[in-house]
Amino acid sequence: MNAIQLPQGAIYLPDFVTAAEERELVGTLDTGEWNTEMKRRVQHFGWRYDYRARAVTADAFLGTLPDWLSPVCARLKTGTAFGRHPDQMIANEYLPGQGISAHVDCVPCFADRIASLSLLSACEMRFRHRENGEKHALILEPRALLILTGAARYDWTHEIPARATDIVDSKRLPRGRRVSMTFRNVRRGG
Ligand SMILES: O=C(O)CCC(=O)C(=O)O
Repeated sequence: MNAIQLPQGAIYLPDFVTAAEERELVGTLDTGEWNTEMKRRVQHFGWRYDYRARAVTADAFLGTLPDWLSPVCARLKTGTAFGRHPDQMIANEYLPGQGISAHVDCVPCFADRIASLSLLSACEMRFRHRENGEKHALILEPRALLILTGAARYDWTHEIPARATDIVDSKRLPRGRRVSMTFRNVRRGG
């Protein structure tokens, strides 16, 4: 098999959480209130991100991240290139057929490192260089962490195609319900 090619500054860490932790994280999210205003359901923690304005305003503070996120936050800080305690997290739920369009995470809103934890089901993430159009694709496996820094954070868009199956090792892999938790730090005064 060919080595996976990733944009410079993208770091992929399989098995960042255990299956038991995965169940617990999703179970806790499911006791919370999923917001249904968009095509996919979301929950915001720490700070509310305004998708329409592409902004995190000063009045969007929701409180510090809840205690149940502490073990994951501690691991992000000491065990990964994320290297700090996040203060914002958005949980996204993708049912088969749902995705997220190509984007770069809001630059004035969020600091230079983004970490996304994949839970429950795999899906393909696509990257496209904003200047030269170069492309890469990566299967995000359940329980894996993807960190975007440097060029991967700023010079490449990332996207999850809205479809119900992915091709993995030449085989069709049906998607199930996928939940992701994306950790960030809000830029103060941004
Ligand atoms: O679901 C994911 O893994 C990525 C989420 C994402 O790109 C975002 O919330 O901006």
